[in-house]
Parts: sequence; C-alpha cells; structure tokens
Amino acid sequence: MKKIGITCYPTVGGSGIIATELGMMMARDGHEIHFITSSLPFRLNQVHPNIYYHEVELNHYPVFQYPPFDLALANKMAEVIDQEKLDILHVHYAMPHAICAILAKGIAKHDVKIVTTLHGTDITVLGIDHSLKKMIKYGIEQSDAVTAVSRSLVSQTHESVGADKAIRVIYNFVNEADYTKKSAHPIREQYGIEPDEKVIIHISNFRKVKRVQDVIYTFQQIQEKIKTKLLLVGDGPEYSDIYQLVSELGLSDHVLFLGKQKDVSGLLSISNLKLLMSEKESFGLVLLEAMSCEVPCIGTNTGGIPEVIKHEETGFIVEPGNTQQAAAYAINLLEDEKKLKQFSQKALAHTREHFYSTDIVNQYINLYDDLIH
Ligand code: GMT
Repeated sequence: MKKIGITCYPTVGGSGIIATELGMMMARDGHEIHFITSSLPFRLNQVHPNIYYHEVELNHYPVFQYPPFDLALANKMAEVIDQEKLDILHVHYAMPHAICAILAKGIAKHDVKIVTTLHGTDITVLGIDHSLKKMIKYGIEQSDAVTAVSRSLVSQTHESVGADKAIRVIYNFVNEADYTKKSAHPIREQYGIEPDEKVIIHISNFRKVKRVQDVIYTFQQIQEKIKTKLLLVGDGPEYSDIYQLVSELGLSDHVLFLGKQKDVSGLLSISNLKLLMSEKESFGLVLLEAMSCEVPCIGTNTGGIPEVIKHEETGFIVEPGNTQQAAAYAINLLEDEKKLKQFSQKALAHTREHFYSTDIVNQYINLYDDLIH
C-alpha cells in the first residue's frame, strides 16, 4: 500500500477528471489517497475510507494585492507530506503545481517523490510565454518523474521548454463503468429528435482554441445533405459568439445548446458522431469518452488527437480549419449504416485495447514503484 498525495485543478476539465479518477481507482486498489486542492475535485463523488481531502485555505491580507495561493498550496503540501508520510506527491500540471511540490519537498522533513503529469495547456500555452518558461523547465527537471498524456506533448515539451528530462507517455483513460453506451435512452425523444435524424455532438469548454465555429461550419454542410441535429455541450468564453453564428446561419432549429451537463455518457449514447476541431489538443479526453460510448469521432491533425483517433477506423483526421473535408467524411459515414456500425464497434475496441483504465492505472503504479525502490 502506498500513500499518495494528488494535486490538480479541481474544477478544470480533463486534467481534473484524470487526477480524480486515478485517485479513486488507486483507493479501490488499497492505496491511501490524499487530495490536496483548493476545493473538492468535482468528480470526487464517492465516500471511500482510503480517500482524504486536504483543503488549501487562502487568507486575504490587506498588504497583498493578490492572495499568495501558490505558497499556501506549497505549505499545505509540506504539512501533508510530513503528517501523512506520503510516498508520492503526484501533481497534474507543471505550472504552478510542480513548482509548489518542489518547494514543499524542500520544506518537509519526510522524503517524498514528486511525479508531474503534463496535460498540455501548461506547455502549449504557458511554455511559449517567456515570463514563465524558466519556471516550467525547472518544475519539470526537478520532478522525480514526469509523464505526459501523448507522444506529441513529449515532443512539444522538449521543443518549446527545452527541458532536459526523460518524459514517459502515459495515455489518459475513462472510467468504463460510467462511459458505456446506454441502450434505448429516452432523452432522444425528450430533446425532440426525430427517429430518422442523426445526432452529432461536440463537447468542450468553448475556449478559442477549440474552434467551435469550425464545428458549426462542418455541421452546416452536413445538414444540407442529411437530416441531423447538433448537440453542443459545455460552456465557456466563445459560447455567446457561437450562439450568434448559429442564428446567423439559420441553423437554430437544428442545434441544441445544452450548456454544462452531468450525464455526458447519456448524451453520447444518443449520438452518432463526435466532432472536435481544435487548434491545439494534447490528448482530447472527450474523444475517448465518445469512443468508449461507441461514438466515432472526427478530429483535427493536431497534438495528441491522431494518437487517439485511428484514421479510417474509429473516425477521421482532418487538417485544422478544413471543414469541407470534415463534412465530406461525416456525410460518407452517416449515409452508410454498415460502415457507421463498424466504426462504432472499432471505436469501443480501440479504447479497450489502448486506453483501458486498469492498464493505465498500473502504468502509474509501476512508475511510483520505480521511484520508491
Ligand atoms: O483543454 C482544456 O481546455 C482543458 C485542459 C485540462 O486541463 O483539462 O485539457 C488538457 O488536458 C486534458 C487531459 O489530459 C487533455 O485531454 C486536453 O487535450 C488538454 N487540452 C489541451 O491541450 C488544449
């Protein structure tokens, strides 16, 4: 049994989900898990005797213009390392979590190993910001082990940050018990989707980098040929612009803006195809969620997406911005029931073969073992 501390952004999409699911699965396997975060991770939905939560408290002092959250986090990490005698402190994101962990390790008396998992945004966005580059490099180099969620992210980290460190690829995974196709799901009728209509889905945090406008332009071309509804799930900065675009293109009757939703697998279960047209994406966890629910995907040739979608087998890869190609692939697939079924089955098989949760969790446990012994 190992004692493992986990720090992640508790409210942020994929990285928060991976960190929390990893903790919950390891707790079930008998390890003692200590989440050290600013608030309860949003996916931490179960009481388990092996799971503990340590909240980072932030006091507001009139002398500081900004409350020093990172220092409060480092202090809490050092406390937990010593009190709980942690073997491993696993942080998700180099900035600021790896830096905080290294500081905490220096403060704490008990010896702990730091594992940092890179999820993308810290490298693809912050890594090219010169004001933070040296800090990210330091965080990576001083960690005892570093993992990244795709091969593409490893290359990008070496190129943009120049860190002199071996980085192990450990892919993301989904909780298969949650992400499974639910048959005869009633929400199809509840949303007024007609029996002869196909359903396309996009799920994201509507940041600029997700290029949701390309999802709309692709859908517009599909809609001209095939009776389809588009489900837009999630919320974020681009949401109102996308709403406006849909209305200007006269697509409002065909697009359902669903905002943030809890039962994502329920929505995936009524979908025939998923679109992810991002400009940058180190992995694209939503693709795995979709494929695990037997939904083929069309994604862009960027970052880790080509490592997740198998072109011509579980979906298609197009160049970023090429909505014509995306629409052509979609129409071809949606018109051919037999091919659609094959792609759905292959999507599920692909996730089980390459991204099976037990295998991925074991890869992390093996990494911890390498550090401890
Ligand atoms: O993409 C986001 O806006 C959220 C971000 C996060 O921290 O969850 O996603 C990153 O990590 C995910 C989990 O590893 C990956 O699936 C996403 O591809 C990655 N996002 C980017 O690289 C832009």
